[in-house]
Amino acid sequence: PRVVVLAGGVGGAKFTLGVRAALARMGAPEATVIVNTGDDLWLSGVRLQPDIDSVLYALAGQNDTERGWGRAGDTERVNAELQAWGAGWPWFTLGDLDLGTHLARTGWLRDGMSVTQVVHRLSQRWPLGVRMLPMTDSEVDTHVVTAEGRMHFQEWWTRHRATITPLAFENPGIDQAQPAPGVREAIADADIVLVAPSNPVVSIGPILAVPGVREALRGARRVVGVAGVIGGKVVRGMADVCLTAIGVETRSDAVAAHYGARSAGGLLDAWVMAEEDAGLAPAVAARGIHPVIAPLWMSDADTSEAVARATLDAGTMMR
Ligand code: GDP
Ligand code: FO1
Ligand code: CA
Repeated sequence: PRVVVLAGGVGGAKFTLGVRAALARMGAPEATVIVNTGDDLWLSGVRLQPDIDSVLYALAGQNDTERGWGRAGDTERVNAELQAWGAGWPWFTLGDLDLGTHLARTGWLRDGMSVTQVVHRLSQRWPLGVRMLPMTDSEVDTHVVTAEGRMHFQEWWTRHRATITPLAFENPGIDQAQPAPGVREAIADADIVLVAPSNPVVSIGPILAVPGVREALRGARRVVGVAGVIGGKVVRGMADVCLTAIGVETRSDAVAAHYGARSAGGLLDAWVMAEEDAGLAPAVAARGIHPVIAPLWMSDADTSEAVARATLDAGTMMR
C-alpha cells in the first residue's frame, strides 16, 4: 500500500521506523512522513527543527536513544562557549554535531531554499527509507499561553518541563499557512494515512491546523490512528498536561473522540489501542470509530514493526 504517516518527534520516529520495516517486508513503496514543524525555533542565529531532526536522526540510525534527542555520541564544546557568552538558553543544549545540522539548514534557508527543499536536502545524506515532508513551509512556531505570560513551546516544555499550567496552545500565522508542496498530493494518493501515537495537541494538532490538511484527510481513502496513551497514562513525556489543557482526558477513548470519526466530519476510520484498554473499545465504537486492539509498546525494532503491522492491517482489513 501507499502509506502516509503524520508524525511528531520521538514517538513519531519510533512508529515510522516500524512502518518502514513493515513496508519493506511487504515489498511496498516507501512511506511519506509529514512531520510537525510547530516545535521549530530560532536560537543563537540558527533554525532548529526538533521533530524533523528526531525523525531524520532516528531513521538514519544517528539518534541518541538514551537522551531522546540529538545525535548519538555528540559533544558540547560549542555549547559551552555559547553559555560562556551568555548566548542562547542556559537550559537548552546545542550539541556540536547537531549544530552542524542547524548551520547547514540555516545557510540553505538564507540562500533562499524553502523548508521543503531544506528537508529534502537533509534527507539525502543517509538512506532514510521514507520520504520526509514538513507540514508547511511557513514559520508557525507553537506558543503556550499561561497565566505567567506567553512563551515559545520549547521554553515551556524544556525549561519548565510543562509545570506551568497551559491555558492554550497557539501557532501564530497558521491560518495564512499552506500545506508544504506534496502534502495534499501524498494524502490524496495514499491507500492509508496513519496517525502516529505522537502528542495529539502539540505534534498532530499543528499538522491538522494547517489550512487544507483536514480537508485533504476528509478525502483520503483510509485514516488509522494509534494511541499514545496506554492504561490512562502517556507512554513518555508530558502529553497528558497538553491534553488536560484542551479539555481531553488522558484516556485512549478520549483521544479517539477528540480526533473524531471521519463519518462525523472528524479524522479517524479506525483507532488502534492497547490490550490494557480493551475495555474502552465499545466507547470508541460508539463514536463511529472502528476499535482495534494490539500490543502498543515500542521498545525496539521488532515491537515497533509489530505496532506498524497491526496498524496497517487495521487499515486494509476494513476495506
Ligand atoms: P516528541 O515530539 O518527541 O514529543 O514525540 P511525539 O509527539 O512524536 O510523540 C510523543 C508521544 O509518543 C508520547 O506522548 C507518547 O504517548 C507516545 N509514545 C512514545 N513511545 C511510545 C510507545 O512505545 N508506544 C506508544 N503507543 N506510544 C508511544
Ligand atoms: N530537550 C531537552 O530536554 N533539553 C535540551 O537541552 C534539548 C536540546 C535540543 C536541541 C535540539 C533539538 O532538536 C532538540 C532538543 N531537545 C532538548 C528536545 C526537544 O526540544 C523536545 O523534546 C521536543 O521539541 C519535544 O518534541
Ligand atoms: Ca515535538
